[in-house]
Amino acid sequence: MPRVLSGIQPSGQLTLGNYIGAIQNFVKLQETHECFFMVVDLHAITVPQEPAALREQTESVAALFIAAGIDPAKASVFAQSHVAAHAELGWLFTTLAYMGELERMTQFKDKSNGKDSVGAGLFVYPTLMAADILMYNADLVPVGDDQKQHLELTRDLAARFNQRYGDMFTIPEPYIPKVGARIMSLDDGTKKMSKSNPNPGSYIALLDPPDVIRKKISRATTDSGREVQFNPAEKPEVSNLMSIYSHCAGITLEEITARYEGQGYGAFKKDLAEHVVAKLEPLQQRYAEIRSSGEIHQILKQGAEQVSGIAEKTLRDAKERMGFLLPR
Ligand code: AQP
Repeated sequence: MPRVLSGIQPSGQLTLGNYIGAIQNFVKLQETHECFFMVVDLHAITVPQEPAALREQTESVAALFIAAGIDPAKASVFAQSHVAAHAELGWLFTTLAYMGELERMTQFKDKSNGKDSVGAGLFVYPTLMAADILMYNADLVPVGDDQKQHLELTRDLAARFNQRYGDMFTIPEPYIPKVGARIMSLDDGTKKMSKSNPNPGSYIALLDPPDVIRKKISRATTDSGREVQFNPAEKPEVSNLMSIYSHCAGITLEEITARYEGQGYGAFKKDLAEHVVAKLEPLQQRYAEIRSSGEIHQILKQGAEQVSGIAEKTLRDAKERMGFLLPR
């Protein structure tokens, strides 16, 4: 079976953007692919994290994977820091990358913009991501649109390694959804929805209670018009709300436009909130059950055990090819 790998940072509460852009595809792909889904805690610390919050969020992200429908009997679910080879292979790829290519990464530019001091980890974030993916020779990487550039760098680093040291790594392909690859912030249609945004009103968290979801959607920015029309260039906020609607209600953008013709934004937003609430309700219930059962620790332990043999072998092979003297 072809392999799939993806990860999500425990850097805040997962949002509807993470779900639509990434997790829903994880659930589909586990039926047809050998899947590896990670909580990428080593990536999360590229920006400061409060230790207790990091622990809680790591457990929460893993539980949300399961609540969303990832089945640990079909996919390996694990924490990145539980498989030590990730950090080591990450270092090997850091030495293969050039400053210029890392400086061009838009995520680095966005996250370092306006900051006096920027952590070196944020700069080398993409080389650790390359290691994560190449470790398991993933064929496909389901991600949102924002991660496309990092994936291109991963492909370049794999090709560079293969050219210098002999063919070893599969060149992975991105798997990006056609609708919802970039869910935008509720308060600014030009910025993507992000779990680390300091304004909680900018995102819908998967665990937001129904009334919070209703309030956030009713306050979401729109424009001075009245037409519920999909036009991301001229109506970015309304178009974004339509994408969310389409995903949660399972109807097309054209059907949404027809349904709200001549009604303005009020009715549209009200219905949208109910569709989001209904979509998240079963996930939230399942999440509560998983958290109270405490089973997540066992799932993560089992996941790490399943993958560590592959990871150690990849690391050993890469080191051997690069000329490291391996312990005998
Ligand atoms: N707004 C989004 N729309 C669609 N997909 C999205 N993803 C993130 N935001 C959106 C996808 O979710 C996956 C997990 O991402 P991540 O946690 O590794 O980091 P990120 O891409 O930087 O996501 P966030 O939510 O913006 O996290 P913070 O705020 O911590 O940086 C990825 O597949 C991503 O494409």
